[in-house]
Amino acid sequence: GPAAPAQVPPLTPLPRIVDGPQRPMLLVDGQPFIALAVQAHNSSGYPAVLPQVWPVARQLGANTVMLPVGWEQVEPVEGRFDFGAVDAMLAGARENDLRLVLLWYGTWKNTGLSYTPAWVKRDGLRFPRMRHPDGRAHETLSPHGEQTLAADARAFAALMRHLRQADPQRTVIMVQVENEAGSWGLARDHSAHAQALFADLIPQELARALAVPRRTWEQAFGPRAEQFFMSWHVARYIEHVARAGQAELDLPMIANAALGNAFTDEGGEVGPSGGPNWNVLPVWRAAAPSLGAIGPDIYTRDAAAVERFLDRYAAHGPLVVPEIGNAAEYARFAWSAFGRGALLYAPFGMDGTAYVNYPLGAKALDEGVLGAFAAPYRLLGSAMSGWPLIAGERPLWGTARGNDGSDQSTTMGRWRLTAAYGRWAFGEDDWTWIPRDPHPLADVPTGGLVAAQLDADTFLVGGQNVRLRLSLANPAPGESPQVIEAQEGTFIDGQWVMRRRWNGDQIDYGFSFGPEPVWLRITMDSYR
Ligand code: N0T
Repeated sequence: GPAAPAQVPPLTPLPRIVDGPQRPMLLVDGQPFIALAVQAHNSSGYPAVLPQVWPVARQLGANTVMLPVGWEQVEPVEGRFDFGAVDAMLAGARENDLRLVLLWYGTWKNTGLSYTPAWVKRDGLRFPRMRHPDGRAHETLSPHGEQTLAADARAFAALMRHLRQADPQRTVIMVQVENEAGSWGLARDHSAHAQALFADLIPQELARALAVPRRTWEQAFGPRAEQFFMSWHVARYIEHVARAGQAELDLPMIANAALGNAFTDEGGEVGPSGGPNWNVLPVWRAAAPSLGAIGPDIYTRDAAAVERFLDRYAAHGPLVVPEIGNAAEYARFAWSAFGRGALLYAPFGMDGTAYVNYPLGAKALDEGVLGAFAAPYRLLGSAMSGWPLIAGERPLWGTARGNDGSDQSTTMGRWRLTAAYGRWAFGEDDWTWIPRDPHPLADVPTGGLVAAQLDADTFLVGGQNVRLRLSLANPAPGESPQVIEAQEGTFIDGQWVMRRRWNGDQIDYGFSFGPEPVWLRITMDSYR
């Protein structure tokens, strides 16, 4: 027959972050999506090394890889761009059925300028460093350097322009602008220009956003004035870079934070000055409205601190966790994060290059480590047509074993949910006269769950190494809870499909999730 008329294939819709009834959702290919991500090491974004990245991502069941793109890599000579490495990332990700989050290492990489091209590093006149009060240079580039900003934004825009033509399939779903911005060891620039800005009134926009009177930085923010000042200017700079990129290709963009103290900012432990530590999120949100999300880089092994960080960043949502240590004990916080509606979670340093960043992460990527991270990804990955939509629409709870292993609970509607760890499944609280050995996981930092309240009395729960009990939060006199049914199953094309019912021993002493995570859909009621 006659050849069909040539047709332009419809473009895949751009990934974007949208509001859901309960919390934001990430749409990829127009569908709710969560990034079960891994982040590669800092020097792994090269064609020769990428073959060592993909297998680890596959082994973990990740759907997304976060890969660095260094400014020095794409603009080694000023004005001459080379995106060969980016093309290799796109091709490799597609071959391996993975999406990408690119990390733009420009002006700030862990605050330093090490990823800027040599022509930036060598030209302190065009690209000024921050100054100490005595005039000495600090390593970090000044956020007030107008030419630095122009050059960074131009390179970033070129990257995004390249993606516009090289990535019609939207393999890249998100871009991180800079990495752990701010400065260590010096709260702000003391150049003459910066001094003048610091002596001036705070910007009108900031005053309005924080609902504070428009006074000088010191009057407005007292002991936090330098940190807030630096935060405003770093975030403004990143806003400018992000916007230059979005003008070429409008992808969701994020920033990440090296963190201070989870519980307080009183002692001044706030991470690098100017970075998006939790205590300056309102400043960052006002200064950088083009960022879709700001996330914590979590390297504390104190579970209470981890949960506090997650709460703090979720409160200024959408929650993303661009980095978390890759030691096995961090794997359980995937439950805590996705149970707060996280759109992305990424253990850092997951590739086959054999570099280890212990004490932050694991001593080695052995079977135990990979298995720990693969487990929650296997469960969540199996429910891509169910969980991401539910997470945007329903009340959620997510929790992981605390450092002391004690029980945890929350209330959802008339139900009290209690998670317990390192406990035998059969009658532990009821048949106490039967002697028993301690559970092998009694002291192991593993276990957690996500729970969504589908309707008043129905819960979708996914978990591992945890026991869940459902009780009435405020029972009427004589009222008792009962399980109507508990289905183990999964989502296929958005529909819940039962595999089996849990009953008898499997529910009489709570719902015990073992080492292999499963989904349970539990319908409760009460009787009297
Ligand atoms: C992270 C990573 C990488 C407890 C460290 C963590 C990554 C960057 N920085 O391997 O360099 O690119 O974002 C900073 C941790 C600060 C010390 C925490 C002490």
